Amino acid sequence: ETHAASAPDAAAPAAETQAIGEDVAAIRDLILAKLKYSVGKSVTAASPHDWFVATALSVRDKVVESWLSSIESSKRTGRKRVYYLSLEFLIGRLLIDALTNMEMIDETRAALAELGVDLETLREVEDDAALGNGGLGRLAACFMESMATLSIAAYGYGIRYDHGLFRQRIKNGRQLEYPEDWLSFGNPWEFQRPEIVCPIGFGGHIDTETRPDGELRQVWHPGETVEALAYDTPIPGWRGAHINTLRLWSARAVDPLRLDQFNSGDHIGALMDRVRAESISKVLYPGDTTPAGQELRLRQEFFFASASLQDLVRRHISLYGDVRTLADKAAIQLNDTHPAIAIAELMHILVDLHDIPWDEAWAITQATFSYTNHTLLPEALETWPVPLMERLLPRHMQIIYLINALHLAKVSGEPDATGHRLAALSLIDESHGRRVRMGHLAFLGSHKVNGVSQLHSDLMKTTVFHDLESIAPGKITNKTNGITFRRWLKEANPALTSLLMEVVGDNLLDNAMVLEKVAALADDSSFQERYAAIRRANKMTLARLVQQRIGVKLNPDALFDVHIKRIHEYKRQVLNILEAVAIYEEIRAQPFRDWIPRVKIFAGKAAASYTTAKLIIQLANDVGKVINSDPALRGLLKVVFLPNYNVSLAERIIPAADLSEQISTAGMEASGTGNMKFALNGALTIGTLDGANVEIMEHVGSPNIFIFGLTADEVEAKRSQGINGQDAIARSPKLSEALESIASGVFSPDEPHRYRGLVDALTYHDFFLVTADFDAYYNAQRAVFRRWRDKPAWWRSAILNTAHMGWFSSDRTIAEYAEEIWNVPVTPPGRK
Ligand code: KOT
Repeated sequence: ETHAASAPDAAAPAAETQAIGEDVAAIRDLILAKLKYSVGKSVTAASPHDWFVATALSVRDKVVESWLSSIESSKRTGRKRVYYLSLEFLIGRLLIDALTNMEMIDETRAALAELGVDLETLREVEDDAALGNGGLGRLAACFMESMATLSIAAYGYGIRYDHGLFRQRIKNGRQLEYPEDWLSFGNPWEFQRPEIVCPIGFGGHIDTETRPDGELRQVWHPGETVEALAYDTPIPGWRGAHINTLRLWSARAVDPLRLDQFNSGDHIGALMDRVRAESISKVLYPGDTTPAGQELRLRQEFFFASASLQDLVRRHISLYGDVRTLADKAAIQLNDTHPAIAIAELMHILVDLHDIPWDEAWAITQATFSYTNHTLLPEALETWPVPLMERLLPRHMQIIYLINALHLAKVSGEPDATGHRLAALSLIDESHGRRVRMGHLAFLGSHKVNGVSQLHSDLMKTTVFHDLESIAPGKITNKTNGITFRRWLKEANPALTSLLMEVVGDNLLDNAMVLEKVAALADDSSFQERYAAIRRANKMTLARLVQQRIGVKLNPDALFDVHIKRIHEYKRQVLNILEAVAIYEEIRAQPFRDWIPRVKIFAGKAAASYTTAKLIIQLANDVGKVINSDPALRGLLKVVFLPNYNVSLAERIIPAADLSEQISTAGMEASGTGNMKFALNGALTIGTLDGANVEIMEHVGSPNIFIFGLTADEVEAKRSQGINGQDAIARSPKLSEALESIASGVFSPDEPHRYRGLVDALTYHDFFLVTADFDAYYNAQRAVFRRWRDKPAWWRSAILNTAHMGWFSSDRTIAEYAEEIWNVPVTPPGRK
């Protein structure tokens, strides 16, 4: 138990022991004071949640102390600020994170123990802040932590959704969505800023006025105004050296109610404006790579982009007096195109409100903005219908037209300026109604554009941004994603972290590259034993959780084969399920061969409107139900689907994984970041050459990863020859059998044809090339088994994964952004 390690031990020097004792007593007293005076409860009446709030408020005091100094020092030194604009921040829980980064966790655990309270219990009662769908939002959260760790003066800007990502329940194998309600018990981490309110306009009309100097000026008179109200959450970096602000905007009506209407008896009508205004920050859109093409989504995007721009321009002017120096003192990063309307908004602010000449305004805009692309999937590339833009944001639509006219005028002089090329370069897509291409707007308005893995950045240049790249060579750069090791190593896997620190020293979380030292121990049998024992303990913990949540008993000595992420056809959960079905049939045919006990663990949410993804969830559940209850298997194979996947569940599952499934169709997963979390914690990867898997292979070494399947080039070539799966199925008896049993209702006896459509799609229209990759995947799984049988070889590979993953720290990623895109200095953490 880690708790024991924190208790003063006999060998420690007396002075240090005493200091820790005093710290513990002070923390205990502070928690008691918070419980009494801030929560308003006595020790005898306090619930675990009350203790959680009291503990959060006590660590928050320390955080605020540092936070105010960070803000002061950034002001005093006139530091350039980084603004990270993101529609999603998938933060998860904050208690353990704050205690870890403030280096108070052991003392706080001991203080609570003196009060008879278990910190682990408090950890579990905190609601996840689930203000994101998946990888894009989680990346924003890791980046916020690393920017603070590197003492970059940064602000995250986003929306304070009343309801984050839906809660998933599984009923009869099917996904049901329920509203999430993370604020229902209050949020101890945030500070409302009632004095920071920005008006956000929509609709209306534009007047042309003559300025005193005779120039013309466009004046936008919105038809509707809502207010954006700021809520700030401090984000501590590692060792608490620097603390940044996450500022989330909440929408509210200008008038809380229409009193006249209310008094005349129309109680509901009196609240209509308020409901309409507040709906903007009501709920997170659950589309992960399939954007909801709805007006409310555009209103959300403009709402937070405009509030953030108003706020940062106001700050700049109050500090420096002149908006024209903005690009010297501010770098704005667009997390995908969701905030790209900010480019038109900054032009509106500079040109219309500050009378800056267009060309100068455009230069400031380009120098300030940069844009990260997170997907090449065509259905996820945002475009907005021109009529909708004209109605909702008439002035911004004019500005976009002008940007486009000047841009096209520049390129139309070139010799290769065919109609075809101009159509491809235009901000307006004319191919299916007129639509504004937000990716093009983000590209043109930025000085740098980046992809999130080397392969993805390369593909950007040959696919969606091919034409734009040709007029701005060098604008596209790569910034391979990373993850914060504070959360994904220390907080998720404290036992492994302690073991690693014994080897590399206690600066592991300051400089992740020291992990390389662990490689020397890869073959050391006593180190292997300790490493394996930690995994075993993590698997026991997960097995208990699985038993509690879904009542399935897992064998902790089985190979835990884990596939957790959003459910999407391109991520190919179906390929994994097909292998489970194939093995199921083999075991039934020869029950007494030397099978390797294995548990397949699935978790993930499907967008509520994505029918096929929901059917895949049902298939995983149906297959699990039959397999888990078949006595002929004697427990050799289990298939479980854990409901309601979120950040805190990932923190439990990843440290218990032996095998990490990263099996997307090559060319389709921009990067992946779960892949990095698993490899760092020592799971071996079975994966395609897609996204950051390629770079993970380069770092951990190809003998220590199981790569299979078509490459991105081969996928392209294969698709151009057609995507019929019949040949691949005919060539593979195992695949044919598995498909046949699914199609015939072996796993859905209550509705035998439930999966006919799914199997037909794989057979005749296999866009994601599941059938083409099946045999390669099956064989890679057999190679995994051979390694598993050779335990020293398995643990050697696992240890080498951990040892070589230091480069995937988001500290490295952020240091690259800072140097190559933002032009801001970084200060690495370390003991002061
Ligand atoms: C969603 C809608 C529109 C555009 C992009 C997305 C998107 C992309 N949401 N999540 N992603 C993921 O971003 C991660 C962080 O870069 C990547 O690791 C992952 O491959 C993307 O799928």
